Amino acid sequence: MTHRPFLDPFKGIVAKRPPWWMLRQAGRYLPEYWEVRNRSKGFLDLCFSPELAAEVTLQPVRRFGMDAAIVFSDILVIPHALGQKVSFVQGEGPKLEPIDVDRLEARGAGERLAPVYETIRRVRLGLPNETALIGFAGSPWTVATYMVEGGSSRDHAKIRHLALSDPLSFARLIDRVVTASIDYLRRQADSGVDALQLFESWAGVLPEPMFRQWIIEPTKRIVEAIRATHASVPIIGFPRAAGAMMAAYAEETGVDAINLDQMVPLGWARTAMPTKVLQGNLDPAVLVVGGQMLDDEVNRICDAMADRPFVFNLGHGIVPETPPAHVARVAELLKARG
Ligand code: 1CP
Repeated sequence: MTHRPFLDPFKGIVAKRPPWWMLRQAGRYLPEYWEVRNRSKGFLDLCFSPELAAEVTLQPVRRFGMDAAIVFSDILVIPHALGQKVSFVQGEGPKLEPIDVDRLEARGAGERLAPVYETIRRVRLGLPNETALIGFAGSPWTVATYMVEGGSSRDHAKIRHLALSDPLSFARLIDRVVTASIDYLRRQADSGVDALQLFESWAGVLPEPMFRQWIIEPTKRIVEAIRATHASVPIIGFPRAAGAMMAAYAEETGVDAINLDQMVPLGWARTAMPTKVLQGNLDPAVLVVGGQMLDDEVNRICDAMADRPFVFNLGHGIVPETPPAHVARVAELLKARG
């Protein structure tokens, strides 16, 4: 069997230098991404063109040699597969048609995402043997925010109002997303990914009772279902900005690892989540600025995690202004550690 260093922390192995990859490592900060992106009609067309999506997935690994690639797709392919129209308007972000919960087609949603599984098979063939491949989905609450709000939202007022005022129909919506996501994640695992990540980008907007009901419970259902069929595939949860709810999320959902956002103090994370693999924490803004500050931050984070299972990563996605040379500098700093 090939040794994939990315998987070491999940086996309890602490290497001299941590394995690494970066959230949103494929994309708009890379000129070679734009070259491919401009050849496709729109962003979703790119996600559903296996040849192009595979190429874009491989680009950052080729350039920087990360220990893992993440399949190029988006969390909003789930609403698309459920029959809700999704489009991406340049400079404005995603737009979703008004939702009708009764018309969502839960059955066969995973089947409709066949191009993503084809991308996974192609990426696996193009990746170095020692590089892992990560599959992903948005977590149900975060996916539902886009479905109910119709796009990105600053205050998530509509969805919070719906969840509070009509919890029964909101539960039906969450159920449909859970069912489709389980199917989607299982098929990604069958197609060859080594690990799965669940993105809960909007974990930071709910009070405790709602956090338990709409974040912990649905995530736990997904984790249990994946475990039942694919016990050996590690699952990384990313409850971004969950604050004081993060440790409960880690314990109660049963995920193997937690991606830490940049607001989480590392000393706290070590004590509060002693049995979890930890990943992340570098501020994407530091990666933009670079210089001595970047060197110091990379080393500070690695030092704080040097004696426990850890995956080096960002606290949120790479932003388009990031100079690629700064990502190369991170690769160099990590190499210098061992
Ligand atoms: O035209 C373009 O190129 C669009 C930019 C873009 C890209 C490159 C979008 C639109 N999505 C993606 C890819 C993507 N999205 C990946 C692939 C891996 C990679 O780039 O390396 C992944 C893992 C995601 C995940 C994703 N999409 C999240 C969760 C992570 C996070 O950043 O919080 C979310 C919230 C989305 C929704 C989304 N997709 C795109 C946009 C502009 C948005 C809205 C973001 C927001 O509301 O702030």
